[in-house]
Amino acid sequence: MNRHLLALILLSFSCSALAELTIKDGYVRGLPPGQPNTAAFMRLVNSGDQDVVITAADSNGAELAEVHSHKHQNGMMSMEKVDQVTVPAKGEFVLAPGKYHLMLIRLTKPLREGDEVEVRLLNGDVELTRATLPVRSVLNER
Ligand SMILES: [Cu+2]
Repeated sequence: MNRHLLALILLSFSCSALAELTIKDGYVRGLPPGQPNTAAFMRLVNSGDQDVVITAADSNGAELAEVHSHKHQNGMMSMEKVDQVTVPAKGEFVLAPGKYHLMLIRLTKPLREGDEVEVRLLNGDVELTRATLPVRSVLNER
C-alpha cells in the first residue's frame, strides 16, 4: 500500500469519527399482516460541528430501506425517494408520520408490536449510525 493511500484512509476514518449522528425516539410502524412495506420514524440528531449527509440506508427487517419525502398535492398523498438528506451541524432532521420517513420495502418477516428492527444510515458505504428500533403498532401511533 502506498503512503498516499494510507493517508487517505486515515483521513476518512477521522472524518467519520467527527460525524456524530444519533437516532433518537425511533420506532417502526407495525401494520396488519400481509403488508409488504412499512415505515420507520425517528429524530436524527447531529451533535457534531459538520453537516452530515445521508445517502443510503439498510435494515435487517427489509430488503430495501429508502428515505422518502411525503407530500400532499391536490388532496392526494404521494411519497418519493430522496437521494440525500442533510442533518445540519448541531441540529436535527425529523422523520415523522406524514413527513419524511425511512421506508422499509419488502419486509423479510411480519412485524409485530414488541419486535425489534435494526436500521443503519449510510453515506455511500460508510456507516453513519445504526439503531435497534421497537415496532409499535399503527393503532398506538399518536
Ligand atoms: Cu415511503
